[in-house]
Amino acid sequence: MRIDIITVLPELLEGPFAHSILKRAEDKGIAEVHIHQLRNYGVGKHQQVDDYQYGGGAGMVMQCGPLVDCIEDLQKDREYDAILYMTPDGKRYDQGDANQLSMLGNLMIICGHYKGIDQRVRDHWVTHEYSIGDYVLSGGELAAAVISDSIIRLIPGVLNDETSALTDSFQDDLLAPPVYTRPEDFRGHKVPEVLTSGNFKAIEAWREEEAYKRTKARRPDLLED
Ligand code: 6GU
Repeated sequence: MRIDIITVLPELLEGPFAHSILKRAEDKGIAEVHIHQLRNYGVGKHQQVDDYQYGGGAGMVMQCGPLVDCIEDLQKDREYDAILYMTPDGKRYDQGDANQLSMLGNLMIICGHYKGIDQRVRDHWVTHEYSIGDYVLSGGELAAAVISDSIIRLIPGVLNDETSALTDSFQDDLLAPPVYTRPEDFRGHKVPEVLTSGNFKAIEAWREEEAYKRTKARRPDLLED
């Protein structure tokens, strides 16, 4: 898997990819993430990438020229299976999207800023538009880091214990059950007895029940279908 991210703020993305699971995936050669400074494709002395919007109104819009030059530069070297645009008006991103994207080879992600990008880039170059929730971020960078993490951790070989991605919240439309580790008694708060019983059937039944109870209490919408 290769992910190319186009941004005017590469600094914002360097941290997340330099650490944790993403770093391990890169070290193992399973995934690579390349960050591209859009300003290198900017216009004029100030390498401008945005301009006023037609029709008036506050806020700048990212121009077609620099974005398409950058996209086409990348496309010279390989074919992309998807070109993602991160935007609050995109489809609400979920685990199903992560599962599907994790099976692709080359992904490009465009991070928007200001009022967003010119609609013509969305109409003719972008293939998927995602939002990571109903709130507004200053730019698409943090959203791009979020979805890259969710995708890369699903690629076989990235996680040490491969079954752990299968038991995540949402993989079966249920939230994950509570988990505990040592000590068995912390300041009088005890671990549920069944977990230390050694009865694996009972443990499995308890986890299913707790996952269901938690989902019903916190996310009843997940149980609807
Ligand atoms: Cl993808 N971008 C921005 N700017 N804000 C968001 C978002 C994306 N998803 C939720 N809020």
